[in-house]
Amino acid sequence: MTDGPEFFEGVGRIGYVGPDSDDPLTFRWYDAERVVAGRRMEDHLRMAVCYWHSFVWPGSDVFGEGTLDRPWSVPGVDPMDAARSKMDAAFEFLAKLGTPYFCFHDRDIAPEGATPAETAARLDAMVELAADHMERTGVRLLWGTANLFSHPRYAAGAATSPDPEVFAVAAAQVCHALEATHALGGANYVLWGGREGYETLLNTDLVREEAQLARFLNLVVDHKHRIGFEGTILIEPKPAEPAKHQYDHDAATVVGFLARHGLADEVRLNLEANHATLAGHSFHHEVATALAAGAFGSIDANRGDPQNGWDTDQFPNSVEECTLALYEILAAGGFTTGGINFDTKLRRQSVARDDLFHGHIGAMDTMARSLLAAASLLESGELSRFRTERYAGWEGPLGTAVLDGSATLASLRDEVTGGGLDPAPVSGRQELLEQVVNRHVERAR
Ligand code: XUL
Ligand code: CO
Repeated sequence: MTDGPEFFEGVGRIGYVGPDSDDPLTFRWYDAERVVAGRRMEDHLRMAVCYWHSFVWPGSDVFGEGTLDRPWSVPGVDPMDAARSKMDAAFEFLAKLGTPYFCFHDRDIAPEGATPAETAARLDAMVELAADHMERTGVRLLWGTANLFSHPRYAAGAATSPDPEVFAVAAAQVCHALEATHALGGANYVLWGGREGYETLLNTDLVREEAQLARFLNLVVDHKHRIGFEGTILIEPKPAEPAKHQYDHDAATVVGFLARHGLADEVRLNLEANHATLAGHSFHHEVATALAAGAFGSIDANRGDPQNGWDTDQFPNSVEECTLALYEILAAGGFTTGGINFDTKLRRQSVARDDLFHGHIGAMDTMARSLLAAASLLESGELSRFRTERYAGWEGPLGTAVLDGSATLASLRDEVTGGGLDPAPVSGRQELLEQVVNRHVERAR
């Protein structure tokens, strides 16, 4: 800890006790050192705390002001003093919780100044301070990003603004945020485009906006190489909110966009569970789709509320859901530069300081338990054997002829009318497979 007073007084370092622990300020499943499927749990999950919801968002909503305890952001405090106190609290939390990583937006750690030069100097000062905290605590940076959505200048978009001057300001901001991420040894850099979309098509030129977005991303990729940043550039899809329609709608849409603009080898995806459900998909679907396209990068773990149609960013607590996502990730070899960022926030009524620990401990235990279940499912080979057998016909002469192009529509017609084929219905066994998953979820220890 730093020398100043503790913000999270009365909470010490959170330790692993085990599944029988009744103490809510202990881990029941997350045991950083435990080796699962050949890797330490900490190295598999690469979990991160997000700065914005945990230390910046005041607990306001569209109907009411902030409810959360943010003593650094009271009126009259110098904004840089506030940024330093906030950072002390953030690193105290990270060190006590024991997550290996954090994630931030430029504006989360450093307030915008009166001029671009003052804004840049403030960010540089806070990056230096963050480097000291990271050195002291051993916490690393999973990813950095730029806030291209809060300032009124971005109301009509950043890269997709009708005004090229706004594009230039956004480019300058990302240039600096990428360099800050690089300076802090970040493993990835994320772009989430909440304002890259439209409110009405009546005033929107879709052709131009797509071209602008592609140009912007190419500039980011160029700069990454210019400065020698070795992390991964990630796009985070979301279908809507705050814009009525966002161009990075879902994994499949972004994969198509990257392919159209020659960016498929350079950019991967950061998939958020609540964004998947907003797009009408399961999180499992989004992860599997990105993996199938070779575009998977990282995840923002959270959950929505099934009765709400917006992004509630709650802490994940379904072992079954997270098991399915982690199963796909493990089957593909696990995370490389990516990891699990908790893009999660407290409810407005959760105003006690230790509530942030309860949210994160529950989320980390959910992920740890899901990892055990996913590893057990993978090791058993039950799902993969079933999938392989289900498609076995495609390895035979007919399937091979179709796939290698030797069969034509007419040759297939001749074969069918010749009477040699008589496909019989085969059970898809969904209920059986659901019970296979449940068995591993129940038994994994
Ligand atoms: C918004 C969201 C962002 C990104 C980073 O829904 O998920 O916080 O993760 O800009
Ligand atoms: Co997110």
